[in-house]
Amino acid sequence: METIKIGMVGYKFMGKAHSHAYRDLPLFFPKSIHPEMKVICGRNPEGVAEAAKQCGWKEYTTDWRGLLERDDIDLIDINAPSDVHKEITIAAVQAGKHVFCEKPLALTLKDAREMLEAVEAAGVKHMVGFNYRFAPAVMLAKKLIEEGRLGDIYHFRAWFLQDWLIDPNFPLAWRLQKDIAGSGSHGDLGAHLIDMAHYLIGDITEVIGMSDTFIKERPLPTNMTGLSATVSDNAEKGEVTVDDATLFLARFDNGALGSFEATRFASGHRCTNSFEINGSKGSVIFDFERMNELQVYFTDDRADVQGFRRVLATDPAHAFAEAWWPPGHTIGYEHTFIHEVVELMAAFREDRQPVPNFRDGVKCQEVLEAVDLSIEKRQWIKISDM
Ligand code: SOE
Repeated sequence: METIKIGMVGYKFMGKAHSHAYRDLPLFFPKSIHPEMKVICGRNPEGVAEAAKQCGWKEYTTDWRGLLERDDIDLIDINAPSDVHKEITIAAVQAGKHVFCEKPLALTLKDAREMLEAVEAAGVKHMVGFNYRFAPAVMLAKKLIEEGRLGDIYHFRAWFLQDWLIDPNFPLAWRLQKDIAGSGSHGDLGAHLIDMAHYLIGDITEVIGMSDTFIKERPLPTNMTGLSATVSDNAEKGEVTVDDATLFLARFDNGALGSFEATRFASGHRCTNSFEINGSKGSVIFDFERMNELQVYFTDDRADVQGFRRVLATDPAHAFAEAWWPPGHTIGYEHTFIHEVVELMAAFREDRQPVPNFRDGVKCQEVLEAVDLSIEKRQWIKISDM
């Protein structure tokens, strides 16, 4: 049986999501190349040992450099925080490994470009973890656009709303520290929206943004795991060095206008990752919290029944759906990662680059950084100037 032998770095939130994807893939996509879960790596020996057992990895290690030296590993899957993506990627490709890296690709555009240069020079396969592209309802939106069913696209309106930072006593987790995370809502949530825009609509040509950090200082954490962190009474405070919310406007190459909003301060919204697209012949609306559905509107529907219809993207006609359950039996967040890995394995079988890859990661980073620059300069920034 053909297999790709995986070494994974990072074992928390994304490490678990990717591990689960590798585990489930052979059961539902038996014809795919199988990922072999060889070694998982993390900083904390007890933590990584527990993760290895729980997730089904054959071995674990705390030494990522040692992991790269092994000749029984084909691909390095990087789920560690963003500040180590570049170092691990460059060392991995120098050791001849393929790389699958979580988003955002890097802390800066310069670093992302260096990573792209390194993977291309090494001639290895590279993928970036924009998982939301792989929701069948999103893929249906893409199909309708490509078939011209929505006509000329006028508007792309996207918002990713969370509320886990509303409590001012939520500690200064790594995602709130610029030197580790690169940015806040912008790189964490906005990056997904930008990738979605690139996937569905096409290139962005210019942007202008605004952002704020509502809570400037937070208690220092005593312990951090994944998204959660604990804090002791009377803990000292440290400065929040990333944005709490970033909004921006954009123009697309095809003439469409875009608006983007990413925030962790939208009370009541846990993970509202949504977009609406309006074209000359119709519209679609997607909301990740109802990820199996796409709202679809066509202007040429009979006048007396015009309106948005709810399409459940679980029929054999929909992407990936046949591999899962009978129609109407919905899928969830974790399935987006399984689909991502289906694409990764297909790229090995077909000897091509997976999509999205580091080129998409760099494109996303160009927009992220252009928005930051526009905020600093208080003016429109062209992506071609980045
Ligand atoms: C946390 O804000 C987070 O988990 C992001 O890091 C993910 O990329 C996004 O999918 C959901 O929210």
